[in-house]
Amino acid sequence: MPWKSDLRWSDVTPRTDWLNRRQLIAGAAGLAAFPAAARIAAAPSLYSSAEAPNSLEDITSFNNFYEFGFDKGDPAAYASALTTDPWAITIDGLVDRPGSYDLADVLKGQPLEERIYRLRCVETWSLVVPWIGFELAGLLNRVGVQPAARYVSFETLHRPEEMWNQQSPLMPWPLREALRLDEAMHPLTILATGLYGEAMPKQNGAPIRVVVPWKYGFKSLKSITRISLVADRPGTTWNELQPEEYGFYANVNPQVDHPRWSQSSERRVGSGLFGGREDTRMFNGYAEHVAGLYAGQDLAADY
Ligand SMILES: Nc1nc2c(c(=O)[nH]1)N[C@H]1C(S)=C(S)[C@@H](COP(=O)(O)O)O[C@H]1N2
Ligand SMILES: [Mo]
Repeated sequence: MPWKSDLRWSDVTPRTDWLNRRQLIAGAAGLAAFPAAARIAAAPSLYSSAEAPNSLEDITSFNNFYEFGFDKGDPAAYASALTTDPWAITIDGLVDRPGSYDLADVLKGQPLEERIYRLRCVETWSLVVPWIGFELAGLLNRVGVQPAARYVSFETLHRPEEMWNQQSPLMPWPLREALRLDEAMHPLTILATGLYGEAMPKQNGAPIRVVVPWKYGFKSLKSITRISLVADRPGTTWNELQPEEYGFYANVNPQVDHPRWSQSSERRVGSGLFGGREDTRMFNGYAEHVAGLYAGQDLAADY
């Protein structure tokens, strides 16, 4: 089901309702369910988009999470099988304090905040999501990045018993993605543990996922269990499968088309079958913050 043509205006959570709800969550009642919410800053982040987010329904029913199937509705249907507690993340490679860290340890001392980011898929749809998360740089600084490290690689959980489509031979599992160290250390790059003020829905990558808002959605790996600091550029799943179509950088760029379709515009999920397309913005609207990372690079070659 590609587009929610039956979506009515009333199905979209108005921003004011959500703000009220967020205040409720910040109150005592919500804290037991998600203690980490207690640390969510009340003020929106400097980096947040001012756009009204998509509804929770949109964000949790139209997903790419191939471990649960290739269709957009599959993650909502099957991700409930995923066990997210206990959860550990291996941090290894060129770090001072490598190890297997419990999720609680990973979160310790990292200030959670809300980041409203647009997620723009290379398939040319987009969603605006009020993520809850913390800057990846905070975690990397805590484990101590060694001077020889130049890239950060991420790996998704490999557990075919719970992620049924990991039995499919069509993809190499587990999925892997990577960032250059300066991209990983950029304050826009977060590890997200929730959205709409609540713990991460499983179909969106519970309990913890990467979000890199100036790149196509496939760089934002879900349900990660490994972070490796390495010297040489690591292999990444999509780039290795189809290098002509999916580059290592995957920066949102309306001027560089995917070989089979244009990237100049996009459709907001939930805008209806006849909703208009919007122009895609350079670096997904974050050019002022990230263009400098690529000074001197030819972005048509380094796509
Ligand atoms: N592990 C994993 N992470 C993944 C994917 C996936 O299939 N598996 N899909 C990616 C793609 S293509 C997109 S567009 C985003 C979608 O994120 P969302 O479902 O939270 O909107 O997740 C990315 N992260
Ligand atoms: Mo995507």
